[in-house]
Amino acid sequence: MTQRTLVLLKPDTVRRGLVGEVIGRVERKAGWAITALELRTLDRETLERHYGEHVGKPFYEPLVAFMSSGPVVALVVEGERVIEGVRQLAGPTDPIAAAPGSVRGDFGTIVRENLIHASDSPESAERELKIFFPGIA
Ligand code: RTP
Ligand code: MG
Repeated sequence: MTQRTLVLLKPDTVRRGLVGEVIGRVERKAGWAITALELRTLDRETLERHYGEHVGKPFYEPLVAFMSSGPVVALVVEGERVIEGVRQLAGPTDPIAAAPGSVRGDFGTIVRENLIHASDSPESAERELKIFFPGIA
């Protein structure tokens, strides 16, 4: 089942020089392909659309401040079961709970600064791809 997903390498990944490390893990998965890639700094409006489900939660404002604190790398990844696959590669939200071997488990400690976003369902992927890459969605 070929799918498309939206991946964001968060500002901590860019600041720490881990972009190549994380993209390398995606590239090495059999049959997956990066079909779009852009470095960009996100504004509040874009983040409100992207993280709409979290507006009003206690962590929302710190999340927006973090996510707009520097550039992110936005990618479209296509391939076999890629939506579930990148979520697995990322690991759970809390990096301390994430297993070593996952991106968050290998490189993170703080829940907010957890390195990577990946769409969590086909519906989320469709919605998020339209926000970040309207030309291809
Ligand atoms: P994401 O949407 O970024 O891929 O992460 P996720 O699905 O694993 O987690 P989600 O629940 O959607 O939360 C979105 C992002 O908000 C930050 N967060 N901080 N309690 C907290 O301080 C808290 N909870 C969540 C994280 O950056 C999380 O990835
Ligand atoms: Mg999420």
